[in-house]
Amino acid sequence: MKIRLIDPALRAPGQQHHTNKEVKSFWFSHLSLTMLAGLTPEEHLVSITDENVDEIDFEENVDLVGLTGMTIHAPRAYEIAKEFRARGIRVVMGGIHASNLPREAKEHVDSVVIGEAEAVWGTVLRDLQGGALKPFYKADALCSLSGLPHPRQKLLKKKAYLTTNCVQTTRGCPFGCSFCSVTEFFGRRYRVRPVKEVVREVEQYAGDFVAFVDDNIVGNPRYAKELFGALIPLNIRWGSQASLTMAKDDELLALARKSGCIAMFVGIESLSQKNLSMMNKSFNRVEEYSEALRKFHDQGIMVNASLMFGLDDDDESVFEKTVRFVENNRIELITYNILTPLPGTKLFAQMVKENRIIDWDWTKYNSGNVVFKPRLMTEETLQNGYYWVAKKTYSYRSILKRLGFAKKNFVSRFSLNLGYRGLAQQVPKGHLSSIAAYLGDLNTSLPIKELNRLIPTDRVSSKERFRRMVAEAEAFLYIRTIKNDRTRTVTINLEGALDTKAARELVKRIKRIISKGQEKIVLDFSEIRYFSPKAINALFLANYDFLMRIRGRISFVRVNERIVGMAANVASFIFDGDVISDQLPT
Ligand code: B12
Ligand code: SF4
Repeated sequence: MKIRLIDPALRAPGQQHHTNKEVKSFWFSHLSLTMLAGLTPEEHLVSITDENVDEIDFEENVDLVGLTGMTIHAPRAYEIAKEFRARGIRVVMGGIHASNLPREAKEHVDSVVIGEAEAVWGTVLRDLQGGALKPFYKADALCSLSGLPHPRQKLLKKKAYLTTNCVQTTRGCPFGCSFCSVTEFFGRRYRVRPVKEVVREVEQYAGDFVAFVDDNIVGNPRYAKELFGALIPLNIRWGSQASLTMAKDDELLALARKSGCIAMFVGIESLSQKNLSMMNKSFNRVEEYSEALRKFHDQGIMVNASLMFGLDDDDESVFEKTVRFVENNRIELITYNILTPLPGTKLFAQMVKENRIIDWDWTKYNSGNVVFKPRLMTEETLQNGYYWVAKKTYSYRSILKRLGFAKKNFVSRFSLNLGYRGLAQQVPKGHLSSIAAYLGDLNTSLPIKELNRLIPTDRVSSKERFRRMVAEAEAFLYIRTIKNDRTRTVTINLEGALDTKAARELVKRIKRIISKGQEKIVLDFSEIRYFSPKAINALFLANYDFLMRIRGRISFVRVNERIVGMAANVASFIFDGDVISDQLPT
């Protein structure tokens, strides 16, 4: 049979799609169709069209069209299918989107292959030849990665991409981040290819650059070490994707570098531990980021960091904060994403359940559009912030700050940044509200000076306990601010202790955000464990006029309870429980 395999491009009005020049400067091919070609028995004549770099010949006479596609490509894939089917040509679709939504895909094609093709592709072709093509095919189990054919990369236009030297060494991931399709599709059981077979495949690219298109090449560190060791003699330079956990293993990092690793795409995703925990990615520890990034850099490995916006703990301050983070940590390249609930992920199921999906146009599921209702931002704020952060990060000033003039590899890294800058320039000009920068400043910890004046706000039963608590009191006021764009409220959570100086500083900051036009402020005292009595004065009495003026715009949570608790402790401390009584003397 004559088989035409097609990789559809993102062709949708208003959506950014890569020009041939952009594909050539920073895109590598993916293996879906070249792998499928490798799995196709030799009796068939297979060819591939990647619409990202080539035109489709809709007049071609073929016996079968095979379509692949991510979610963003699905609508275009269905258009292509329609054209060929109108001429009576059978169309089969596989790949990540069709596998996740097979019924949707089946409405547009003759047959859908769900999951990996290795075990079923031969049957599909035989059934078609026998006139008995079934609507769905699905392998009973995930395939073994031993003895896989080499993908037929020669069927691609080599010169159209940054590289077609793409090799997969593992499938799946031991982790299960809720936004990611990989574990659901390829399984949590991390499968590895025999090192010898990988080496044989890589040998054809010896001396050149290789892209290992794994999702997490260090999912099994023991295997990764064996593999990296075996790559050393091949003298390649390579890049791949890895979880940040890689930085915990010095030997692994050193071996990666020794075997030619020059760049790693790393999922940092969020600077909020709360977000990470919500996305089932607690293995990323925010407090360890700087150290982990330094370790990659010490080995000369460039980091392309993935960062996401729109998670439930993200307010408008996330954008400023992120720019500061990537600059301070000198991250060479950054891929920003708007959180996107891709079909088949846990995130998608959760968003559907919570009725938060607002746009079902798959062409917008490229991580550059807001397709769901964020919790603390409006859709517009999130979209604007994403545009703002992209432009800011790829401004010349920021690029130079991140790369540092004197660094090795400056030229290649700078030109990669120019490529990303080109993409950032295509998006509209974003803006942040005038309050966004101040929000970031508000998230801080202020030192407490009046340590010997602190009084617990929880009732204490004995003088001894009182003294112990005061001795153990935290020396900081922690301020954590969340702006809820939807309710137009800034909530300021206070934690720790509050003394005069901290109270004055707090009031100064509140006045600043009020002057920026913020409408509603909530001051939450729930976690205030100590007050110095003078702090009450500095906070409330000294600002009586100001507080009266903004009365309708400011509210306090659990402040009474905290002050009453403190006062009660003062009373029992001073009067020792003997002198005061609830009863008048008779
Ligand atoms: C390399 C890669 C890229 C590369 C190259 C992609 C390209 N040229 O299109 C780059 C880095 C550029 C990239 C970009 C993006 N990617 Co990407 N990428 C991958 C990655 C890691 C490997 C792809 C690959 O080669 N796989 C190996 C092959 C063998 O596996 P496969 O494609 O699944 O194919 C098998 C089966 O599905 C089946 N099959 C596939 N097609 C067909 C067709 C037929 C007819 C049949 C019968 C069977 C069949 O047979 C194959 C063998 O079993 C995958 C994850 C993964 N492990 O697949 C993510 C992945 C495909 N990417 C993903 C995403 C989201 C993106 C981006 C949207 C991210 C972004 N924020 O921009 C962009 C989109 C770019 C674009 N416009 O196309 C998601 C897709 C999820 C989804 N539902 O859409 C994935 C699954 C990763 C994830 N974390 O979830 N990506
Ligand atoms: S670590 Fe990466 S590949 Fe693994 S589940 Fe998380 S996002 Fe997906």
